[in-house]
Amino acid sequence: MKLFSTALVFSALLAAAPAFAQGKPAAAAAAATAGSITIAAPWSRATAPGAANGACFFVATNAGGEADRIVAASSPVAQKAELHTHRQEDGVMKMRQVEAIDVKPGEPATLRPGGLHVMLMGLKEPLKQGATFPVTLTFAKAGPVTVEVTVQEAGAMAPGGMAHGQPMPHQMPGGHAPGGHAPMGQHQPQNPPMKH
Ligand SMILES: [Cu+2]
Repeated sequence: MKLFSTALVFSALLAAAPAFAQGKPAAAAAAATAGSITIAAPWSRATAPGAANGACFFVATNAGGEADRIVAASSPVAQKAELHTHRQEDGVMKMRQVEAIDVKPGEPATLRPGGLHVMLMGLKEPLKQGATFPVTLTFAKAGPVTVEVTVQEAGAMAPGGMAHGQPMPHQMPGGHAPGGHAPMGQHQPQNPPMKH
């Protein structure tokens, strides 16, 4: 399975060179591990100047024997980070905060546009394509793990190098097409344009 082999390659690279290449435009997203948890291909999308919010995505796999879950997130680029999903409500796809994101053995959690994501709320500056920034994910059991997120172009649907041939499983009922990320201002009272 492609995602697993990618994660393994990234783990091997990290083991050989534990230092993150911070502040350098990264062609390929880095991965990070905490215990039996691997976070592969963390990525985000460039945001327009003045955009209030961004989002980040990744694939979390669990090579251990016990279920774990992401219970919190934070990043220095945003005032706060929340765990979100999209839900179909009254025929409209809306973002909703979730308490946790399960990462169970054999069931990778795939965060992607139109589905689960880490919402970066109150961006301190725009996310620029090619830049990287840290996001810390806190697991209930594995504890905190910081990943270096690579910013892809605005509207990107996948991390760089994985856009072609990557299956995009439908987790949402109601015919939400990949790429059909409807404008969503529901949880933004001040109503700036939503760019993720
Ligand atoms: Cu959101």
